[in-house]
Amino acid sequence: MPVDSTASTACYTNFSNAAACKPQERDYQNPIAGVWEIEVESRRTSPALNNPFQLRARVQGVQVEPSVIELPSVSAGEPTSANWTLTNTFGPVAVTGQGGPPSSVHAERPTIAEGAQQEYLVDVPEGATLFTARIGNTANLGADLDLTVFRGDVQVGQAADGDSEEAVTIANPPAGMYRVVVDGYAVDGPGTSTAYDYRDSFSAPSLGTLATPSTALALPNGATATLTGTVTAQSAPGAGRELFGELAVVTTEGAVVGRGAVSIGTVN
Ligand SMILES: [Ca+2]
Ligand SMILES: [Ca+2]
Repeated sequence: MPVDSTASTACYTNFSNAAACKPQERDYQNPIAGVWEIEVESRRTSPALNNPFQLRARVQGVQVEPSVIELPSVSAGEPTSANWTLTNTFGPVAVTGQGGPPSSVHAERPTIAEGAQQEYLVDVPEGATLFTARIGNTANLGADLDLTVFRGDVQVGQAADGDSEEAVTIANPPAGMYRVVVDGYAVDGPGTSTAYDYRDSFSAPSLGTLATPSTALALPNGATATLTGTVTAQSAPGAGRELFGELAVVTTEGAVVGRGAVSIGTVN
């Protein structure tokens, strides 16, 4: 099964948009174990008669510990350091940490009856970079729940196919009150219900930052290093919400080879 498009319009040097797909380099996160076959194709419109090339494939991965750093209590505006231990379990890499604004998260595991609707209100602030609502992991594996997101009265997103794993993601969402509606479309007949995981989140620079040094750490196979990030929360999240910072460990070529997180309890 190809993991990329094999269309004759996609991803060729001197032809397609390299910003949309890099013809000379690709990376695949969390690759399925097994034998991968790499096919290099010279497009018929190649401007060069001869196209010598070299092919290099690398298997990379960095273990990040702890996976979640718990900060039970921080002071608003005050930086707190967060240390991760990186262990390179695969081929040599040079990596940096990539942080960004934290997310304000509300998560719970409610129960919904067939035919019922449950609503969640999320007040998304000015300048938010991402809004996500997600449901799934139903106790009844055959249940079909659906997800619809409104801003005011306007529907701005929906995920409603035949299962219960549904997510809506909105980049740069305009500020406003968002209403997430979970629809118990089908469980196991009238009168039945199921528990499910619910999670909504938004990221915004006004919540704070997770900053990381820009100097790359060189990690040969088996090497360990400490990555020290700085977490600054600017304000307490609303009631029922918590702040969550996400760290990506990125190679100098741009591939994500590990992930970590910071969970912030209270902001004083
Ligand atoms: Ca569904
Ligand atoms: Ca689905």
